Amino acid sequence: MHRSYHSFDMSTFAAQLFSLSALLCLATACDSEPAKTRPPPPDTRSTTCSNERELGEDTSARRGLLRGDVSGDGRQDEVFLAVDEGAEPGCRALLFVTAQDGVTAVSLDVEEGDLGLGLPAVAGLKQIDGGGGAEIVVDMAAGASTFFAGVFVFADGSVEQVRIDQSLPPTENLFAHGGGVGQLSAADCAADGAILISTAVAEARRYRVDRHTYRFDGLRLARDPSEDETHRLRFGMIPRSFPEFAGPPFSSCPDA
Ligand SMILES: [Ca+2]
Repeated sequence: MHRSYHSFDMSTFAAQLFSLSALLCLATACDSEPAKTRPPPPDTRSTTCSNERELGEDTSARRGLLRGDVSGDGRQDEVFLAVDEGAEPGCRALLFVTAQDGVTAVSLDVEEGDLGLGLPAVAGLKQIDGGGGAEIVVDMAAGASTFFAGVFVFADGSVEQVRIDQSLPPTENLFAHGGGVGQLSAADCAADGAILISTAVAEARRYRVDRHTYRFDGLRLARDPSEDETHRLRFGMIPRSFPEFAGPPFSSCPDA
């Protein structure tokens, strides 16, 4: 009887002790509880990717770093890519811009095979749309010998890709450049703020060169069919006659 009473007494005491410590925890915020007085840092993500902040800070994930004025305020900004091949599709490659107002990112739509080829890669900073800061040229995909570049504009604190009217997947909104003896592709600035998108395709004895002129309408490039040109000439004459074929894409555009 005594033993039983003693045992009961001990368990009651233990229960009371537990309740007391639980009450103390609630009143003073135990160390297992996060401090509620400090607000969490604001969600400054600019993509829907949960790895954005981590990728932006992980210098080992970076591919290249370029400096130039992309925001148009006259100061040097930083542009870099960060790659996380293990992330979910759509979040494997992010393009970051560090400007006066902070860090902004955009996720790049890249194929797994291109990630293995070292793409995407920042190809350069050029004044392409004729105003504000420089645009960011990013090689996004590769074919047998042709590369496909996206052009990104930093405006109003975010980075957005230039869209090309009537371009279709899988190279939608991408500028083809390079190639081989069968076909060459090129993109460059032309007079009066226009953009040239050109191809040279082998025919029986000559190459057929098609030059299409596009003009900016906001972030969209709209084709002006009235300025379409078609020429036929020998392969060696192509870069001499049409400078867009003579170098990397957007070579004639002003530097950042
Ligand atoms: Ca610009």
